Amino acid sequence: MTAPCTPGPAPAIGITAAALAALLARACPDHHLDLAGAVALPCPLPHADAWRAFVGEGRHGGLEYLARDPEGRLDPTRRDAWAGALLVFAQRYTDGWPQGDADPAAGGPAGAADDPPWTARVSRYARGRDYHDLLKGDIQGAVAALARALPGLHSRIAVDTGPYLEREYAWLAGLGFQGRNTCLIHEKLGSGMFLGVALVNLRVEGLPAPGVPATEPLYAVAARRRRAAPVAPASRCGSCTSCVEACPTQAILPGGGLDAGRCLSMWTIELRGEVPAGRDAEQGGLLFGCDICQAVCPWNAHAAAAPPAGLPPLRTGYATLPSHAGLSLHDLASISDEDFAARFRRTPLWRCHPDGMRRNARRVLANLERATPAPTADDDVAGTP
Ligand code: B12
Ligand code: SF4
Ligand code: SF4
Repeated sequence: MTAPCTPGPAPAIGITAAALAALLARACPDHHLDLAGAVALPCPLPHADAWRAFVGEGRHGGLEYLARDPEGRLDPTRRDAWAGALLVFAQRYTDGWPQGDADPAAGGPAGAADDPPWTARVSRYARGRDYHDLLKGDIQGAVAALARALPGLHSRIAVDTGPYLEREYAWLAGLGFQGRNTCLIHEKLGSGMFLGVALVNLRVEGLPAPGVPATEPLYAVAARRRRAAPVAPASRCGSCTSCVEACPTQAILPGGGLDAGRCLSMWTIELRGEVPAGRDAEQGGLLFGCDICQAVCPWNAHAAAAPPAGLPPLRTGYATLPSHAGLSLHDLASISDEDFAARFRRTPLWRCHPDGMRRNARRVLANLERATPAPTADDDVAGTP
């Protein structure tokens, strides 16, 4: 079933879901895109109330851009009446998290200030180049390839910054399910993937009815399941609550959803100023971002232990940048604005601003110091020749 596309400056182009899938299968591998699907617009969002509650209850943690036009975010055709479909793309940046992954424990206050190196204290998504640049460029490339086959194709592309509920659309387009940690999880690839979208003036025949999630995306480097499922589940967490229990700040609400104002990712990346009084220790050893609720997820352990056969390599650009080496946490705690700009422009670390980086590094150092046991009298005796 398809949705009507309001006539506008970009006349609708009709295409079947099968023909679109064939075009995506040609375009995506050339542009390092691992998953792609489509949602017909306009589309009632099944979890619209979850979004309204998030903003209404002030759980957006001071990110005012999120609250600016809550209803507009639920219907992209209010701004772009020509849009007949929303394409959703995913790009892997890590193949899961190995069980007992040490790097969030980088989050745990253990070890000396430079062990593990400071880059291990940075979320996996943020150790290389900026995904906004890489993924947006890749989606532009794929959409340009579609446009060569579909003259008159009009698009608006966004990664992160557009007013789109990317995870809800990713679920509707069949890319995965949303876990309790609120991340979009693909059963075989885990959640270590970025999302991006392209509004297009396509009228796609043969997509699920508006608001009904697809069971598989139109294009995928790996199928979600061995056998086709009759309906796409809203969640596949079952009785697991590992992420809820592991979250150091209780940011994942037991009833579902996240309080972004309590999330360490917010505190270390978006927050300008100081964390709530008396809560410095909760940051542990995390310098930038937080992966804890993904690192404990069994779907990510599985993705790391048994990646699907024939998976293309991770896109170059997301590996830790060699230029990050050679700095210590102490260097970061006093890094100058100029040095910060020279090193971190066009990387995700740019987002926390130099003040945020100095603040984060100082707090990690303080937490590590607090966690290092003071020498005891016995230590002194043992150390005496
Ligand atoms: C604001 C924001 C944040 C905030 C708030 C996060 C949050 N959970 O809301 C902060 C700064 C805390 C944050 C942190 C992180 N973020 Co962020 N963030 C965003 C952003 C810009 C908007 C998210 C948003 O609208 N939140 C509001 C809530 C209500 O929306 P939502 O969680 O997407 O839920 C919607 C649906 O999924 C649905 N829903 C709600 N409940 C349920 C239940 C079920 C069963 C289902 C099916 C659906 C459903 O309802 C909602 C409305 O439709 C998106 C990009 C985008 N434009 O979407 C990236 C995005 C979500 N972030 C991303 C990443 C990578 C992260 C971090 C992992 C980074 C890190 N390592 O530190 C953490 C993860 C923290 C976490 N557990 O969520 C990726 C997630 C990729 C993925 N695989 O899911 C995104 C998509 C960016 C991108 N383009 O790739 N982020
Ligand atoms: S990213 Fe960290 S702080 Fe935020 S919800 Fe997940 S575990 Fe909690
Ligand atoms: S850790 Fe468990 S509850 Fe949390 S997202 Fe993963 S499967 Fe779901």
